[in-house]
Amino acid sequence: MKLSGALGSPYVARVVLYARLKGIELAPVQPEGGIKSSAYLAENPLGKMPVLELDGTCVPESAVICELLEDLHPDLPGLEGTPLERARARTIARIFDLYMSPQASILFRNMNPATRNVAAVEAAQLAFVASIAYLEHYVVAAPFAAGRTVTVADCTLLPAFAIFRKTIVPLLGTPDPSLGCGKLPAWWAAMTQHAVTGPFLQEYDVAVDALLQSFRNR
Ligand SMILES: N[C@@H](CCC(=O)N[C@@H](CS)C(=O)NCC(=O)O)C(=O)O
Repeated sequence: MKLSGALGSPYVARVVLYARLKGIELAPVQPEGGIKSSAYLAENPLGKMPVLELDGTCVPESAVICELLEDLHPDLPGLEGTPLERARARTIARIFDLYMSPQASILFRNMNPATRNVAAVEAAQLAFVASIAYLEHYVVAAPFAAGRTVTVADCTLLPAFAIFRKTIVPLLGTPDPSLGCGKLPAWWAAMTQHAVTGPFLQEYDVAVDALLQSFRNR
């Protein structure tokens, strides 16, 4: 099993953290030639990271890879929960993917003031705030996103919020979903104290700094 990508990507990090909760260490490797090389695109025409290669098949999309890991290792502990908790976890991850992530992508692309599309940023900020409200509705923070156990919801939100705190929040004034007095900030606090997600967050912060530095050096 080989995971391609850089840990600094929140999508790669989602998979690495999910695997770690199940006791599997997946160290991502940068694809030779990058994710736009013809060799990589031949296996993954989406041209994005992560991709998981298993028995000669390349599986894209971080949410799908997490489901594959679950199918492969339902016996490994770390992600149990009631069916309704698991449905809530999938809902939270899907809200992130469908409503928050697209807005964050627009904001990431407009961090440079010299090339910024102000109208696009304003529209994305509004939609981003709406997506925070959607998450705030579904997250239970009891203490984890979907209930009593860490799930794919936590693995999805943790790296994403961590990278927001280092990019669009300071550079664009985007509201920080981990701050304030709602359920999301309470959930964030629980994440920083958990035996697996707390140390992972520190590791991830270092990986994000390295990724951002590599962008600056381009
Ligand atoms: N929906 C995808 C998103 C993956 C994604 O956008 N990855 C970024 C890195 S953070 C990427 O590879 N971007 C390159 C590009 O879009 O050209 C997933 O969940 O795996």
